[in-house]
Order: sequence, then C-alpha cells, then structure tokens
Amino acid sequence: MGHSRAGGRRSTIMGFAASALLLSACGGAAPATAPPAPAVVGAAPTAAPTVMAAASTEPTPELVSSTAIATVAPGGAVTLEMAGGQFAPRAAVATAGEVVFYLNNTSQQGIHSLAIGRAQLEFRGGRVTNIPLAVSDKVRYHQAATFTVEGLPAGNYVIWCTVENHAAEGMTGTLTVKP
Ligand SMILES: [Cu+2]
Repeated sequence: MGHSRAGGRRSTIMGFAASALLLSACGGAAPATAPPAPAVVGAAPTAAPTVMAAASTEPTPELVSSTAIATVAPGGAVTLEMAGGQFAPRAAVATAGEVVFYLNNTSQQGIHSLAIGRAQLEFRGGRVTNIPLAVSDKVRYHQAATFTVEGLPAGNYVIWCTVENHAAEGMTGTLTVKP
C-alpha cells in the first residue's frame, strides 16, 4: 500500500484523497476472510480541514500540483482574488516553470477553485467539459491557499472555477505564461 506516499510531500492533500478512495475501495471489495489491511501509521493526513479535496471523480490532471492552506502570499506568487463570482485579475500572468498561485477567497460565502486548461472553454448543462491540466482543491470563503503547479509551459491558457456553475456565470479568465 505505497500509494499514500507516492505523491510525495508536496501533494499531501491530493494524496490523502487518493488514499481515502483506495482505502474505501479496498474495504468495500475485500471478502470477509481477507487478512486485515495494514494499519496506516505515520502518514496521518495533514490536509487542513478547511480546504476541501477535489472530487475524486475528476479526470487526473496532466500536471502535478498541490494545494495548501495559507495566510500570506509567498514571494513571487500569482495572486488571484476570488470574490463576486469572478477572478481578479481576470487576465493573470506567470512565468513558466513551477508557478505558485495564491488563491485568496475573499467572498462572503462562496467556495471556489482554480482550474487551468489549454483549449477554449466548452460548456454542457452549465458545466465546463474541458479536462484541466491542473486544478486546485476548493478554497472556502474567507480563506486562502497556495496552489503550486509544476512545470507549467509557456503559452496561453484559460482558467475557470470548477465549483457548480460558477464558470458558466463568469468565473473564468485567462492565464498567460511567459517563457
Ligand atoms: Cu467559484
């Protein structure tokens, strides 16, 4: 059961989600006579309870990323305010490589996320159908998180919020990644 460590330290939150999924899958599928699963020790999830893991049914994003709760934007971070059903700025700029976003959800009650994709956004039933290259965990109102994306190539991207129909209602934008 090495899966809980596979993502390494940087993807603790997503690793926790994967572990929970696998553990629940093991529990549901194991016959009654199966030996008990080894206890999970030393790998207690450290995910802050206030950052909610992304839905496990989402396709696996192409780029490695991690989300961690934060209260201050790290130096060099690309800050995105999430409020009023919009990103601010709506046209973000970053430099290729490891990009750290500071997702500051200053809304009164909304929960938001940041997804990054290459193609123009397409919708079906009010939901974006694009598969993101990377997607953050959801960030609650009055909270902030860093969202670190590894190896983001230079280029032009679209960004959107994956929560409910936020993108269809305008929570979208662009991301220009310079070489
Ligand atoms: Cu949103």
